Amino acid sequence: MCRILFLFGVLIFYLNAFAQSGLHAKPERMESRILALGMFGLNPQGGVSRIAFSEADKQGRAYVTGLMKSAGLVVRIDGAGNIIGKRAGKNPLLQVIAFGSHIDSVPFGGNYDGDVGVIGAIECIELLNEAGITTEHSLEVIVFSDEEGGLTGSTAMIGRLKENNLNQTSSSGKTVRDGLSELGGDLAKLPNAVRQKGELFAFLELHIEQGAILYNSKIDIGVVEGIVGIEQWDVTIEGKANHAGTTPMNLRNDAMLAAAKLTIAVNESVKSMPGAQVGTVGRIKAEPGAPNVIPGKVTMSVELRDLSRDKILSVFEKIKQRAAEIEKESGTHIDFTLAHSNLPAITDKKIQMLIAAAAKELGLSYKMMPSGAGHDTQDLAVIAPVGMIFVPSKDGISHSPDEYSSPKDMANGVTVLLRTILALDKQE
Ligand code: HGY
Ligand code: MN
Ligand code: MN
Repeated sequence: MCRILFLFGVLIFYLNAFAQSGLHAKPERMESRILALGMFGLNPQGGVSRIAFSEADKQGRAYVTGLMKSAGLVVRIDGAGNIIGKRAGKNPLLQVIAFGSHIDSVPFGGNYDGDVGVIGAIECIELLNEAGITTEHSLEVIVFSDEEGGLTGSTAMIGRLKENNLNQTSSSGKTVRDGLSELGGDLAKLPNAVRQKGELFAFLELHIEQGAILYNSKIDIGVVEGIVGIEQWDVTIEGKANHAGTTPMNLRNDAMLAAAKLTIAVNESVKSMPGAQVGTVGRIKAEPGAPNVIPGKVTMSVELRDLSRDKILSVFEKIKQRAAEIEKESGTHIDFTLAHSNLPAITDKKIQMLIAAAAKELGLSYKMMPSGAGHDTQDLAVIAPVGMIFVPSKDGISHSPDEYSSPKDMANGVTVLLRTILALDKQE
């Protein structure tokens, strides 16, 4: 009798292994769903403006929620508007393995940033269903809210979303507070959106590289070792509005001139130190904004990124020193208000190895690399071991209508994601 049971156990093990070895994502299903999602917020010149909290965002969320439900996931929306789809595992006592990304975009963005990770996560569930596999750990597919606005949903999930974040006006023109409520988030229940350290066995995110390293070197998979920290400030420059024709040049308090000098100061301060840090002034607005009025006020953004937060802060010190000089030179006042702060994150070494092993097993080339883009994964790293998988972006273009990843590359990433999930599932 024992012998029969043993042989039966061996048979089940090999049948399972065989079923898992045949798991390959379907490129055509990935592509058709990416294009269907791309209809929500479609721009005439291509790409999308599916800005968080917009009607297009709500329609896109309804579309992916429909896919999640038809894949058999039990779907809920947490207090921060994150969409969470659960697939029960055999052992409810084991920690959850979670994976996902975001579907909101930057204005005039592309069809792949975040979308590949969400559609890919759902593809993993479809493949498990088709293979009749039930994992030991329960699985959760997560669609984070407002990633592009500063990792809002994942910041809430780790309990760090503050009042000042909620009161900020997002690119949609709505406050984050109102936007999250419109997505179905219930701010009274924001505390229950918080996941505690130890609740998740792991969090994984499949994402496009958004740079050109993989594409230019024709490498299939990026194994992300670390994600840069991001510090973003809202800068207000107060000068004095005056007549553009009757005010001599030496009597002006020109806020726009100060802003121009500050923009150069950001660029020069970042480049003044060795390393891969980057700095950007991405948004600027002169008031009152008339050609014949010297701007009395300018609001602008300053963003710094690096794998080391100390590096970011030392660059910022240099920028502030230069800003003090600019104030004197132009007779203006420059104020910096911290808008977003996302810590850099190192991914889990064990998970990095599992991702690399999955790529190898599939005969895919891979490269260990950092992420210059920010991701929800860097928030989840605060409460769980994390891993990130990159697939190539054509010509390294992202945050643009020209963003593109091929169906084959996307499917490769999904298959590696699923194999990594199954490898993790064998652990307790
Ligand atoms: O800005 C970023 O790095 C990301 O795309 N949200
Ligand atoms: Mn993204
Ligand atoms: Mn992005």
